[in-house]
Amino acid sequence: MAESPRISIIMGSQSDLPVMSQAAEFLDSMDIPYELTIVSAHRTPERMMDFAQNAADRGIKVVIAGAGGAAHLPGMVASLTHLPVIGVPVKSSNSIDGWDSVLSILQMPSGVPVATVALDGARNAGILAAEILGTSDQGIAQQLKSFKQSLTQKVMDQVDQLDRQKNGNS
Ligand code: RP5
Repeated sequence: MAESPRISIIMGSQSDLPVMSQAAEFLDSMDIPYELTIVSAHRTPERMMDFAQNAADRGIKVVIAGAGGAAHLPGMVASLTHLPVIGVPVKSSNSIDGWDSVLSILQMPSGVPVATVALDGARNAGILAAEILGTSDQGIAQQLKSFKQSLTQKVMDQVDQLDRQKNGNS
């Protein structure tokens, strides 16, 4: 039987999917079960309330919420649940330049935090969600250590490559 999802990836519109699927891809690479769906703060407000009020009871531990333009979804979900909410500002068709989405998600009032990643930074949202689970799951923590080592190794390989080119050209 498939494991029940521990992370929920939600987005305001299907048009956010190309960005938000980057969070899903990272979680796939770690074998972390997640759910992925569309919940619009403005177009399906009742669905949003139902989602946010029941997510914890369904076993969700972290919510990743992406939206563009007047991006109210992450903040409104954060106002309705005690779960950590990671907000992904999306540069969408109704964004002026992306700052509108960033500031809508970032500038939350005191008491209702949304951990906001960079514009279109859904992959980092996936990593951060995994890191939150990793604080109480040794298997995930171990995978994240390997992932971080792979980042270091990639840069060190590039350093070696550049060194070789430099020495070859001198
Ligand atoms: C936001 O409006 C959505 O999150 C999306 O980023 C943006 C545009 O939505 P569509 O008009 O493409 O459905 O609510």
